[in-house]
Amino acid sequence: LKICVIGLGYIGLPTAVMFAKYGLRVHGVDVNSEVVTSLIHNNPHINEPGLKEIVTDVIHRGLLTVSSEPEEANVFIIAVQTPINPDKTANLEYVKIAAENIVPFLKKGDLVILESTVPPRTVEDVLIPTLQRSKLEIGSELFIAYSPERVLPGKLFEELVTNDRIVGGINLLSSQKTADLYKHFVKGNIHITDAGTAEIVKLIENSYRDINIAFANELARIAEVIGIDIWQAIKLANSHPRVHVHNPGPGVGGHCIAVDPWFLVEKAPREAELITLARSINDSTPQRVIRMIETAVREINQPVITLLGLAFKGNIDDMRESPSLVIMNALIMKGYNVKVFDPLIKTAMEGKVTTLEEAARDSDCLVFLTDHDQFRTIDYSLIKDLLRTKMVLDMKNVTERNELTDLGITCIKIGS
Ligand code: SAJ
Repeated sequence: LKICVIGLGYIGLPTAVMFAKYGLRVHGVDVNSEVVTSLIHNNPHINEPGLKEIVTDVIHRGLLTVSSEPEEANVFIIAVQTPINPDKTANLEYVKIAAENIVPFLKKGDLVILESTVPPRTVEDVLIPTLQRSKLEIGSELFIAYSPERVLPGKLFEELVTNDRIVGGINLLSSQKTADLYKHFVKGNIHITDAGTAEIVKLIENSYRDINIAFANELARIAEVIGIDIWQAIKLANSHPRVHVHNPGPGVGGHCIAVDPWFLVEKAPREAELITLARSINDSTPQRVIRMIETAVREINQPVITLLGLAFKGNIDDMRESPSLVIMNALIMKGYNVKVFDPLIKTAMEGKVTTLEEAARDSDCLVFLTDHDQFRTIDYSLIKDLLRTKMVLDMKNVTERNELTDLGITCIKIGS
């Protein structure tokens, strides 16, 4: 059995190497020649725990080959990006191009699986019409399914194996062939459904999380008005067996939660009221954080503001759509003196320092924007004398207010 994976990004590459690790022959395709070259040189362009080791191993064993052109295979997995257009609709160009590119290689009995996150009905309206150009009978000579990725960056290799998998074929045979394929490494349950249901399931999951985070961000705003600590209140509410409120923060970043809900809105804008409102609450949160920072430093002459955490969430080195960048750029535009520190981000940028000591030195306001584990264990007694103004703003609940107060540091938390 040979698999051809189209798109070697955050999902395609780990999926390709997993199949190869379990002994299948895999050919990975990416239109970006730099991605292909980096893999040939055993230097994956993505940082994910365990990825480099597996890539090295499967390329060395000859199980994974990579190039910018598809090859004949029995299974084609499309895992290309589906970015969002300025009008908040899904850009399906990459899916279309990927499908067009595999058409010349398709033969009787092949299976095509779409993994990219897409609006409902994309398999029916976009994928099938393109694959029909192969002249194969869809459903009996060519099998097609949608099976969304559901893995969390940073825990990808664990979740690829342990998470349940949704498989939505265009008919039962397509579903069964797809389920049999993923059984090579999936230990979670494999749920079989139709393609349209599988497409919407993925969007429900990420919209649920977005709405839940918007609820938490709204609760944080309410708590600030009435003067209670929402972090403690949410923790206690979650002790109820049927309550699971997420956490507030400086905004929702990354490439999924802030994007995917729009794919539902696109299909029924008038009905998707709650989803749209959640998006607007979460998108407005960085602006609120900027106002909190400006209020905190307004009495200080030429304040130095230090932002801690550039990654879009804790313990990863990914800055895609990070609210930290929105906040950083806005403060710079407003003329503030801004320093930034993130122990996991290697990219050089203006004002970026490489140690906590440099971050703290002469700072008037330390602002925590990401919940890296390293930020939870800072010994403030070692850095407090470096601060020009002893003030901390915490958007991620990574500090203990009492501990800071005892050291003479003012601690302002979002949602309290
Ligand atoms: N965030 C909060 N409060 C929370 C949780 C998250 O403000 O309580 C923020 C994070 O700081 C971050 C953003 O939300 O800025 C998104 O982080 P995340 O951990 O919720 O999600 P992603 O984008 O890393 O991964 C999500 C996951 N989806 C769900 O948990 C339902 C993952 O399983 C999906 O595979 C992934 O999207 C995807 O690719 O769709």
